[in-house]
Amino acid sequence: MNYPKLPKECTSLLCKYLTPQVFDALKDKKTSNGFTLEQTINSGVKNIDSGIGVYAGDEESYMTFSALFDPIIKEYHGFDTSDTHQSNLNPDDLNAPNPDPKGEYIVSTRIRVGRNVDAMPLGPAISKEQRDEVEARVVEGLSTLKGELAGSYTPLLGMSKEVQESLIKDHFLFKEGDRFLDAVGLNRNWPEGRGIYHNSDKTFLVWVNEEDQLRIISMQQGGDIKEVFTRLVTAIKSIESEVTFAYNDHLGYITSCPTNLGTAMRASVHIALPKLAKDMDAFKTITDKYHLQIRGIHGEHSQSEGGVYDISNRRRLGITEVEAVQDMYDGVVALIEAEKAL
Ligand code: ADP
Ligand code: IOM
Repeated sequence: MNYPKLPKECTSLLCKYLTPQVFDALKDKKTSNGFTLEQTINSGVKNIDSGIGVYAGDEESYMTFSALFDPIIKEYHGFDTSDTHQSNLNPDDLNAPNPDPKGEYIVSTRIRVGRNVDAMPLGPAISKEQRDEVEARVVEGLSTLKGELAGSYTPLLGMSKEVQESLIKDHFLFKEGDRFLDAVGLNRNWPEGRGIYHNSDKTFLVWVNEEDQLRIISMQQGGDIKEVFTRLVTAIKSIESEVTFAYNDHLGYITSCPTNLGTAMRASVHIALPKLAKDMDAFKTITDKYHLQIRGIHGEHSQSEGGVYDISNRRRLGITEVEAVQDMYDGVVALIEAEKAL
């Protein structure tokens, strides 16, 4: 493989950090699962509008290709190679009374974590047999959940297009054919091995074998962020007693995209900010101050509709889960104040 042509207008962290020197140092390396530099960078090379553009095939990728991953991790999370990761899943430590009790701004709240099964390759390097084994082990673990978390698993294989599309439209299910995931091999053997578990109210959901092997999700209408967090913590602990997840003291939970390392947590609200959105500079000044990311309402790489945005914590590594949610909460309070003042 030759050094890829990366156009000047490319703003991804891949384009920033894949210098010819880094490329030369890494181009012949491979992890023990056979994951190469070419696979690591292919998503960002094929999709120059990527935010990041790199994926890991396994935990070892973060070491083997550290000359590329470390500066990306440092810039995205503000996390150094000498730092260690800490976890705090105690809802009592979260200071988050509903910032919008009258329901004027916040449409819904969702908090998710990514998880991957210990000692398995990550999705970009997994074989079909291993992926199917992950699905079977996870579904077995989920079948033990009780009370509010009890639900059922539906594989994507055999799901009608109608049901699939309506779950996607209502924000419950992952999209199909994502080009960023496609380029790193995350869509191989689609739809086999993929599926969704949820309770009857769809306030607790688990995606199986999408970007990560599990996305554990708690969501509901309105702005009761603490209730959403508390449900998620109960779920994480219950699932963790059945399935062991990939974790290390430096990088926290291991995920296929470096943006998700650490807590692997994205806490978001869908929030109507039509006035503030008319002045994107003012909007971004607030989101930058509170380390927030702005997405559209159909997930990553989508657009806003009707002045409604997906606002979430940007950092996930080197801060605890409570701090990740607190980032989002404090920022949302500031955004609501700014919208009210206009
Ligand atoms: P992820 O959060 O897993 O990184 P996406 O950004 O692609 O992935 O979002 C996945 C889905 O979750 C999308 O349908 C998105 O609209 C939905 N979603 C995200 N945040 C919220 C929210 N606060 N309320 C309702 N749906 C949400
Ligand atoms: N997490 C991943 N889907 N994303 C950061 C892709 C990208 O834009 O590089």
